[in-house]
Amino acid sequence: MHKVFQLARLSLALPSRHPRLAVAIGRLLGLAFTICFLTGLYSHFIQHPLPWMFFPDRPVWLYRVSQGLHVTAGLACIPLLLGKLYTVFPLLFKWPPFKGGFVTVIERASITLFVSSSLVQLGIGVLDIYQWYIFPFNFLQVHYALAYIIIASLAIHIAFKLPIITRWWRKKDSVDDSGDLLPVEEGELTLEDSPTARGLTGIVYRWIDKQAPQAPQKVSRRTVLGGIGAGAAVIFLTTSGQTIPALDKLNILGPRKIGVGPQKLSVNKTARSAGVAAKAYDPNWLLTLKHGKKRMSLTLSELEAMPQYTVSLPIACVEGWSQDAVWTGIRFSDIAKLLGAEDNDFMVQSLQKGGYGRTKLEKNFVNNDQTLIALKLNGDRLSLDHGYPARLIAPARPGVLQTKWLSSLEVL
Ligand SMILES: Nc1nc2c(c(=O)[nH]1)N[C@H]1C(S)=C(S)[C@@H](COP(=O)(O)O)O[C@H]1N2
Ligand SMILES: [Mo]
Repeated sequence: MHKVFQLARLSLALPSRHPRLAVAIGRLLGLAFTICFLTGLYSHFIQHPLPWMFFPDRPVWLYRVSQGLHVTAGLACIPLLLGKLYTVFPLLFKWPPFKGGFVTVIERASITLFVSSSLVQLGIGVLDIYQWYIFPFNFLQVHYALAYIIIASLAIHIAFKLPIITRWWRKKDSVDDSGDLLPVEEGELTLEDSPTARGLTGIVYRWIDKQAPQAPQKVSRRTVLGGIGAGAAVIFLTTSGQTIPALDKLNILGPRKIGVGPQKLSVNKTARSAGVAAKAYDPNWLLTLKHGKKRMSLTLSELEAMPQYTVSLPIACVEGWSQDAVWTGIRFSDIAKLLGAEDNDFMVQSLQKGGYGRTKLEKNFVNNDQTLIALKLNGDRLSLDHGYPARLIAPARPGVLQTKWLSSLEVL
């Protein structure tokens, strides 16, 4: 037990808890949260576009990279946020809490909101990539709403801390000639040590000191920064193989492995769980084409008799995994030509009702030569779970919009 208190005392020792370290971690955290916010908005609006929005259909890897960044940066936020909390946590218990009046109330409210919503955001984000929905609310709605709360409270927090941030932003302003950190100036930021600490922090400090009364050892700033960096690196290396093929061998924590699944490709929704297995295997399956009152339908053999094209395009899931695959089928634009609707958007409907059974395909995607009604995957007929008899595959789109088990295409 004595050892535990010694360790606690060691980790409470001061010099690592310096505004320079808070700023150094804060910069990385700010960058990571900004990446998450922007890529998150992109992912949200490509799925729920506002009327005036346009989404590019190239480069093919656009969504793959954007969502890979979203999940990777989000995971890196975990050690960064914990490290930042370690650095500043005595401040969280400053006593009296609202000394400084109304402004302090706002400041502390914003930081409380930021810390609590970030912890929830990162927590449910991790649960989502493992598809472990143990929380009693809708992931997408809450994740989306929290994003705005986090960014707004972060902006308020940064505004309050601007003097400290600018003071300690540059290394040359932060150290003396021998490279040691300059002391914190009076009134600038109080990161107290045990003899002077007041309030809850002081009580905790002194209580621990009583249990383990030896002189506190110091944890250096480098050790803390190194620990956080190592944590982020380990998380990156052991998860990002699910989207970066070169790191596949190190992928021990990512929920998906490259090349594992039917036809060497992961499956998110199976035909059975979508309730479409029987309909998809029906020998009388038809792809219905609708243009106003006009109706046409094509059998699988008729689709197979049309000119076939082969493209290499990734499935890039919102959950962060992505994998390249080779798809063969007919060009979507050939269907549009057949219907005389090359300048239109399409509604793509699956045999699956509800869920991700429907997607709107904007005309730039319709006319992209790589957008296919795929019939084959990696050289063989699509397996049931990959969308047999026909699925949509288009460049630069999230996996959720690559609709499987097609039943109709409608001109809008
Ligand atoms: N009809 C339908 N299509 C769907 C889905 C679905 O739930 N229903 N899931 C999508 C999701 S989230 C992904 S990531 C891709 C995965 O494609 P794959 O299972 O062939 O790898 O399919 C998409 N197509
Ligand atoms: Mo997905």
